[in-house]
Amino acid sequence: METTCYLSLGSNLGDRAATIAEAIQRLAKAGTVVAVSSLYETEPVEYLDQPWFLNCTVALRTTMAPRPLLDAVLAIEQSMGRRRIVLKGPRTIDIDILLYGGETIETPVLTVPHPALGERRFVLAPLAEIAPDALHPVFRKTVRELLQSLPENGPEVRLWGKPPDSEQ
Ligand code: PH2
Ligand code: MG
Ligand code: MG
Repeated sequence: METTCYLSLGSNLGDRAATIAEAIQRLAKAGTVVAVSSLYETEPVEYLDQPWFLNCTVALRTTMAPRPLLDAVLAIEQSMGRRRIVLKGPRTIDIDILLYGGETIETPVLTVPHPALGERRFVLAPLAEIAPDALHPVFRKTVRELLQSLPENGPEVRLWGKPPDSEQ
């Protein structure tokens, strides 16, 4: 059975756009990439003393169950040189599972929907581009509604461009 899941990608070290494009190509091994948002340049949140990020979101149709999908995502991060030095600090690539169909998952290694999804403009702005009507299964709100309920004066999120090589 195929499920549509949504992933968020972020990079704030090295050639950010090229890294994200490469990660999207590698994700295609875990399913079919059916949509890719624009890239956004975003002010760091939570851990503030680090470079600005490029962020985007991807829709992936996959037959992989959530846990194997998480393992595949972590393997892509590892293979692309991700080193966990500072929690929430600078990274070449971060790939987070935002939504997995309409499922809610709560295990020691994986929480879906992503716990911070409802608070982060750097996730909701690109997600609203490709899935405005996707439903948050816990809050019972669409991505569009969650984005609209964010405060205006939060951390900055600026449209930056398209990922290199994307067919979108
Ligand atoms: N990721 C974090 C912490 N802070 N800030 C921005 N703008 N973009 C991110 O992807 C990001 C962050 C932890 O994963
Ligand atoms: Mg993250
Ligand atoms: Mg992560």
